[in-house]
Amino acid sequence: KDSAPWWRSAVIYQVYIRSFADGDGDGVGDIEGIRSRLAYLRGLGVDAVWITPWYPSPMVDAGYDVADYTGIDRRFGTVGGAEALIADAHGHGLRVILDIVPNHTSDRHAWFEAALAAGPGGPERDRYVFRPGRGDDGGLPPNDWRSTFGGSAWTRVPDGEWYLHLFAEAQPDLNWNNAEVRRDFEKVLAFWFDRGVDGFRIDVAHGLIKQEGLPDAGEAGDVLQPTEREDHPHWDRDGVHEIFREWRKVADRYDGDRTFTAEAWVSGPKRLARYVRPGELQTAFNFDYLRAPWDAERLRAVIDKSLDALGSVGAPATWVLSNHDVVRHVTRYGRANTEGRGPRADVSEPLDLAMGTRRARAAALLMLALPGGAYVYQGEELGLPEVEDIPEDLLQDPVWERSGHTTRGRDGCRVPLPWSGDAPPFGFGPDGAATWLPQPESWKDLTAETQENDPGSMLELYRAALRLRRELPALGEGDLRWHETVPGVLLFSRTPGFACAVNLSATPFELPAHTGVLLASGPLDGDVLPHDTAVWLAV
Ligand code: TEU
Repeated sequence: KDSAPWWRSAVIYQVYIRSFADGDGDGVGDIEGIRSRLAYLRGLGVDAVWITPWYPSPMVDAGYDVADYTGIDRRFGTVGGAEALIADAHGHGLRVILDIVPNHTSDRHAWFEAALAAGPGGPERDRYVFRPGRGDDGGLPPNDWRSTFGGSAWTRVPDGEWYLHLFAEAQPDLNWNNAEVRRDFEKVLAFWFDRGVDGFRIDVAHGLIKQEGLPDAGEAGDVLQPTEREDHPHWDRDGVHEIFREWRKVADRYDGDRTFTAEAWVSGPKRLARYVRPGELQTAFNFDYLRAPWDAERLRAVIDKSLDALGSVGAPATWVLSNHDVVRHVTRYGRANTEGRGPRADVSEPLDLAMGTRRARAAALLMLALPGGAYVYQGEELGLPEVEDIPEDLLQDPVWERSGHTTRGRDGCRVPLPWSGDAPPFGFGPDGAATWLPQPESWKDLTAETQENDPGSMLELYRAALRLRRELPALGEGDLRWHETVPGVLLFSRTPGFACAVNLSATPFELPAHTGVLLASGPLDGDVLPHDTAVWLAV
């Protein structure tokens, strides 16, 4: 186990930089803020941090609209500060993963400005996807593709051509058939590898290659994520794999097991496994797991399919419950219908936060007991719920804007973290400094400071679980054997000497024979496991 590359069983903590910690008091998180909290991350027991985009950006999509891939936005710090952070993190035994956004740039990137200036037919335009429109005067978009955030995926420029954007208008898609685009991104990877980063999370990895001729999507256009269809004109096309095989060669020029994780919303584990074949990327987010409802059979099916599909190409599985794009899982699990619906939560459905928290505690023990690696989204270790009552005039997410305000967007999972104290900004920044999104007053009970040393807190549960993960040889990569029980209960063992039971049913469950309780997500009743509770056992 010790000789396996670190990323095969790593627990990676997602730092959403705007909302993690504010070092300079401008209400927005930054690099100095992260540096000041490295000891906390070390104490939590994670192996690595993944930092969301910190590059110069007009921030139309919170930094996923990049204006310069080798710079740092002044709100977040400087390249020197980034180098110091990487060194400090390594000093704390934490690896550093950056977020790279290759599907699109900002419309303020010099490449796009040159493309606009070049005019139709100019070579600079070939870095992006410009086309004449349809209809007599070219006044209709070139095809029927729709933006992930709502509306047409095409915007017309003054000279009459249209450019493609699978996300916001301010995020023009790059043309990955262009050799300069490929060459420039390999230089970007090298720039950051040279500065010591341990890997990249690849944004929208499944979107880079579009079908030749850009045919209409038809019905598939309604499928914003390719959940069902395997042949989609712009998601999950074969050509993306050739790009990532080249990227892997860049990583392999460096020592220290540099790694890539694909953010690829594809139709099931088999398609996902294609991203992590030998010679390609090492890991991929398991969004099927995130999307599974709180249901024993459905979870077990995803776990089995994931282990099978990823195992067949020699890749480790990963598990993820939350990120900056989806409703926080305390809130998802607190609604009767727990289907993982991304940002499109039905806020009118009744919410039981106590139940959601109880399930989230059990879910943490389940996730951290499974073979492979896991992701922890900042604040999930504090049990933060989605903030669903942010005043509408403060919402910033382009999903909210482009949906015509039919959804609340993704701001509710992006509220700045509560660290300490009784009132906002809860130690996120200096006292008196406003935060870029308001924090609920009720978060005084959820600060890291409040939870520290409280044995019943979510924070102490994560710490204890992560400590055991390091100590127990059975955890991390390795085997998993299911034991048949009663409906609604998951029970599996791992060698040597470990078992995990999760009761997702309403009926108390009698634990099997064991030699001790290692950790439980809530109080046990002797040897009986109550509803919505998980336990780690020595066997
Ligand atoms: O997300 C890609 C993606 O497909 C999601 O946008 C998802 O469709 C959306 O959040 C609705 O669930 C990545 C980033 O994680 C996201 O924050 C960016 O907005 C997006 O790429 C564009 O760069």
